[in-house]
Amino acid sequence: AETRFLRDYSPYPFRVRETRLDVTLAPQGTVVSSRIEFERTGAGPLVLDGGTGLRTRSVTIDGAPVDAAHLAMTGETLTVAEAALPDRPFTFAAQVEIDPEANTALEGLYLSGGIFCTQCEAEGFRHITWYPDRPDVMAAFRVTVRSDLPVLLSNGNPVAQGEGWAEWHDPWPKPAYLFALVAGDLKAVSDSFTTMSGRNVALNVWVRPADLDRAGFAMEALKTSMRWDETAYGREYDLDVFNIVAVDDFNMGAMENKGLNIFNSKLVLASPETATDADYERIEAVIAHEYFHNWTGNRITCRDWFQLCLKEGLTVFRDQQFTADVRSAAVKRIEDVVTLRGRQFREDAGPLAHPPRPDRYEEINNFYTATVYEKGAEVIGMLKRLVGDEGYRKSLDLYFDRHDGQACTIEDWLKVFEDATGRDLAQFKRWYTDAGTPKLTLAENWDDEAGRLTLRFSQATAPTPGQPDKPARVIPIAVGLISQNGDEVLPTRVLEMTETAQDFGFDGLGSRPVVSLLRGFSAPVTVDRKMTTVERAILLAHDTDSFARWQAGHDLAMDSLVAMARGGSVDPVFTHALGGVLDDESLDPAFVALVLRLPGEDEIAAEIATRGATPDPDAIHQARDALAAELAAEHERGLSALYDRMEVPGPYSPEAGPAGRRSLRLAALGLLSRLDGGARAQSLWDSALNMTEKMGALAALVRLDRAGPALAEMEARFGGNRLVMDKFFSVQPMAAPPARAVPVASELAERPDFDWKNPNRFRSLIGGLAANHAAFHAGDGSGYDFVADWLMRLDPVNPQTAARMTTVFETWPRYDADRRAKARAALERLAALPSLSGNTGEMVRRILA
Ligand code: DPP
Ligand code: ZN
Repeated sequence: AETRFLRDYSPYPFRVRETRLDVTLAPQGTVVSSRIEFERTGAGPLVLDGGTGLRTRSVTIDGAPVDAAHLAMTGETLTVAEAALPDRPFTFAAQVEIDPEANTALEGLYLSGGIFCTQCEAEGFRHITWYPDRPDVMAAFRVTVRSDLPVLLSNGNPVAQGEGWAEWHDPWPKPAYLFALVAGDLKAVSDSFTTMSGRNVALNVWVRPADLDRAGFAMEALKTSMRWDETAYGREYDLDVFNIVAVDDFNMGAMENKGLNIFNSKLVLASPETATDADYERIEAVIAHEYFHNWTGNRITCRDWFQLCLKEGLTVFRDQQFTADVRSAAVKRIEDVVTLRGRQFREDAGPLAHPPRPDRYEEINNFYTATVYEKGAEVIGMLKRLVGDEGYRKSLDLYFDRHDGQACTIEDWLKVFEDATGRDLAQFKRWYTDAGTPKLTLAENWDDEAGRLTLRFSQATAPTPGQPDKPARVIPIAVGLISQNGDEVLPTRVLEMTETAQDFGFDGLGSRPVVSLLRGFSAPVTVDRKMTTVERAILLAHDTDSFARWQAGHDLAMDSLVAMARGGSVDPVFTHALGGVLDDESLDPAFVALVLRLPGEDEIAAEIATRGATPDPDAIHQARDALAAELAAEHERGLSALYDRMEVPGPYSPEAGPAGRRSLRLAALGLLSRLDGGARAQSLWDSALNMTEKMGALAALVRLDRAGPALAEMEARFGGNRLVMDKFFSVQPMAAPPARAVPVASELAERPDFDWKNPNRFRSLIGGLAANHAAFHAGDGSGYDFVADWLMRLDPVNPQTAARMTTVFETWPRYDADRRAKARAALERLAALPSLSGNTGEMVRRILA
């Protein structure tokens, strides 16, 4: 595909006053009649977007057919020459026919298990009808849906309905990417919400009738989210109804269509028997995320897709704040950092690195990335730290006030902060425009006589594709000082680094303290500093900042793992320090569970590469196994006591308290199963009443290759439940001993219920294998080939999901020459597909560049 550039932006030369759609649904021949009222605001012809799937029956302007000389239609655009357009406002009308049943790409209008549904972000609306399919063209929509199916939905408020039809009106101007339509045999969990100004809103979570008993939690999460946005941001809902619909076939997690959110069913449906604590937390967060988009995304949208992080970074930041508020802020922060490093730092360090606001793309669907989302959120977190809570609130108030109803840019966003706080953000803007993760290096200088500690920081960012030079950024560095006996001698202070190298001094210290650095993970950077294991152990035992405390333990574990992967052994200081954490009953169990969770194999490989060596996936796997076994042996009694103590009695609750206890219990189980041959895991599997414990036990059994009976039982009980069976398909390749993983995955792929056209099922099995580091990077190339073969099969069916999954290859440059050659060969086979999609083509080219 052709490359699009940010610098080429020009406004659309028409305003749309209203869009009317009349849609008569049929699986193979849906008829879409549109009437779009245009008003000229600039010069040029009328150019509309439309995909190749449109069978155009008629095109008129003000009711008269457009004469052929003035009408040009390609596979992608329809152009009406300027000469054929009236000077006054006019109505463009078209009738097209489309085929939802044949739509396996799941963009536009498609069928999922008998439900008609839509996905229009980013550029799906053009597969429904001819339209200016760009986010800066906003219009009120009036939609009539015709079908025999009982439930007919679209955006906005219901206007009227009758036998076989329903009319909807959305008064809030919106871009086409927020359009939605649903028709199906659905049932709802219904409730209502009274907004802060006293308006009543009808709420529905629509699911298939058989799923109704699993939709209640989503409804609770919705109400909590609506209240939270009023309290935390002063944002009130603005329609009479809010509908959520769950469908099984969905490329993304969920979609924030105005008043009609459509969700991947895995992010709606939950019961204790079928969903894990992590599923519940994710459902709650994504319901919140999509709801929060109503203001950050819908009322204020993006001028163009280069600005995607304007809505996504901010909305992720808001959903992170929400989860921190309703659960544990400390635990949430650590989880978010683990995700950020695992996905975004990895992206930033490889061939796919791009800034949160990219300046070019071929296929925008390839830019729904960890950088746009998670780093986009981190950048806002830094901004908030720099301007303070009050400055942040003032800025956001101004943002909503100034830009409501508009399609905006990152420049607009930063200007709001500048105007509200008086701060110059010119240098800060680099966080949006520059790719790469800065490396922050700390050198300490202790002057014993003066009682003075000098911290000398330097920052450097490695070149990324297309960006060789990286000027210094503003980095907020939160530090504290801890004395050698564990007292905090300096509470958190934020140092503002703006230069390539900069000194910060601390006076009046009685003795040399330990620096607690990057508290709360105050900036998305990597840290390079010399520190003894004893100093780390002091922070792990005493730091008042829970993130820095966890980080100290994580660093200790990482050092041992890196040493062990090179034939060394575990540092006894680490083993001992961990014992202290296990014994400390004052700690939040969820926090202890995070400390017990060893760095993943991919993260260890990344660390080894950062230190300038070549990671060996087999050695890393063995090192991690060996460390787990050693820790288990060393702390058997403590872990065993913990395992018993953390049992959660009584009925299941997904709340943070009990969920934290279960996560600690399962972390202990994971270690203990290295010693007991899986006895505890088997007995937990047999007795557990909730899916959280079932999956914890099952993963341990799969790791030991002793899961046969449990898997058979799972299948017998849950064979008909797609979401549970997705777990069946993912846990096996993901947790299997590396040498077994490809054979296991290949066998699973032969099963009749491996419905690979369903994105969840595909991601479970193929993504599960790719997440097994040593299996995916097997020396014989079998992991690479397995994944590449399946991507070749999926690409013609669903290019968006195929392209997204190519990212599993993005780390290939860090491995040895033999593996690199095998990964390259697999990718080149994929690239050579004659019909390769533009989506996957762009990804493979960038990965191999
Ligand atoms: N549905 C996706 C999200 O909410 C894209 N907007 O992030
Ligand atoms: Zn979003």
